[in-house]
Amino acid sequence: MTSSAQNVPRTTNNAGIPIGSDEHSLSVGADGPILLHDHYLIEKMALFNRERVPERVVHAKGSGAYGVFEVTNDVSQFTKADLFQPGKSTEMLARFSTVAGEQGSPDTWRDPRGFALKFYTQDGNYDLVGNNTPVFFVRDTIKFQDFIRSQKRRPESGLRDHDMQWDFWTLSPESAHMVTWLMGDRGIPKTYRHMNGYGSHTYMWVNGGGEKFWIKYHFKTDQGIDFLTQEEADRLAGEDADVHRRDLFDAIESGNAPSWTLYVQVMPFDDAPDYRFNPFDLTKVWPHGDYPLIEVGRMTLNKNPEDFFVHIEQAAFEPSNLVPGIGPSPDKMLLGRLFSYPDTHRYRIGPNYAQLPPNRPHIPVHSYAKDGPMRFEPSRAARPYAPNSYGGPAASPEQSRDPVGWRTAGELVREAYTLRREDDDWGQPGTMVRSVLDDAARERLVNNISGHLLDGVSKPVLERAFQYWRNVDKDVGDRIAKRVNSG
Ligand code: HDE
Repeated sequence: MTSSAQNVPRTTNNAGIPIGSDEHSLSVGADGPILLHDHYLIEKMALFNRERVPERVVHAKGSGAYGVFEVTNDVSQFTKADLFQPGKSTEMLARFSTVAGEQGSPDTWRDPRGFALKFYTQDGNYDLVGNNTPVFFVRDTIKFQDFIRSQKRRPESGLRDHDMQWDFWTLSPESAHMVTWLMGDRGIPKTYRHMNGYGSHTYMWVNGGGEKFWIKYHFKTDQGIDFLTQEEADRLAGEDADVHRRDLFDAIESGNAPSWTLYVQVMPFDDAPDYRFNPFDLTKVWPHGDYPLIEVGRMTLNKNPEDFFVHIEQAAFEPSNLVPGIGPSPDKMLLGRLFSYPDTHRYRIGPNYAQLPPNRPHIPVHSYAKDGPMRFEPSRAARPYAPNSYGGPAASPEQSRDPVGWRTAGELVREAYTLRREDDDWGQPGTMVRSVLDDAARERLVNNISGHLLDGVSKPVLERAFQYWRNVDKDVGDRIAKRVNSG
């Protein structure tokens, strides 16, 4: 319905009733008191007071867009997953984010970047919730909460604190590989378009014949890797806290759709027990010389959300959305995440979050779930229980025998992973510092670490940090100690 004035829609309240004014409350005479029965005034104030949904406890600041994933290479020998079949094109949603910052924090703070993907496949939603780094700070899910608290704010002052960060990191040597990534050029991408994405964990692929493979995902940006120096990032944090959000939105709006090429590393299932590193340890990579990259397809983000809150703030990515042909691995971090994400969505958005536009599958849902707040999809179950003889949905037994598992046995213990012959916390970060970084990148790494340590880190923690970096690489550790001690 349009109002005659300027051919614009006529304002209504949320019941669709035409509204007389958005400027004047109902009052006794023009100068008299406002009235409690001014339903529209009450509605405006009450809804305004209820606009905030709890922000994500981590990855609160982010941006996202819709797009498409197209298969460019036949990998059906490794997986029967619908979205990875030859010739397939699958709609998708991506969200990129920082980790520790709150919703209003600057996009350019030094932080890993979330790389969350939701694929609307013909077998239901497949979510791959990764970061812009192939590894992570810890390798047991029970430490994740403590790690995150060390990166956020002190309870008494509400201030962020480098001493907390380095206290945790230097007491958790398994963090060294990821901290090397974080303190290097990858720690502040130039834009969300100029960073890679990784599944990080090892996942399982299963082909049509039931054969299992271990795999790792690499999304290489087609825009090329690019980064901000600490100085550029500090300046931009003051000039435009949303610079990465703006860049992604404007690029897509102007038709300059960013894309990433997906590769996987494939490890034959039986290689895992004797591999030189623990293939399920999230603080380790698989050297590409051991398992080379195989191209799979291309993801292109070409459609901005029509409403940021509806589609991005309410998007619910969960690593537990695993479709036929794809499974988890014994990675303790991944298995912990399979619980945590649906749990946080039920708390943050509500139990029926899967019915919201960004989370709703693009195929019919035939589940026995019903009722609960804000439910609006009718149940298609004929009768609200299974089994039933009234044509309700029936489970598919062949699905239950899907071999997305592995054989295991052992006493129940609380222990670290068994060490493999080349498993240690310093080897891979040392290789990265010595063989992957060039001189200029190493110098920037030393500068970034020294600058971070000089900002509020106490003496005992500093001493541990110097040893931490000497364990990674003696020369780099000595340079950091010299830089910090000379202030
Ligand atoms: Fe997350 N993580 N995470 N995380 N994570 C969340 O779920 C969690 C980890 C990642 O754009 C939360 O929806 C645990 C690794 C991304 O909406 C929460 C552990 C990786 C996002 C959560 C990890 C990630 C999250 C908070 C240790 C990369 C944003 C809000 C086992 C491989 C997703 C939410 C989005 C968000 C739990 C570690 C990536 C609390 C328990 C490792 C990209 O559920």
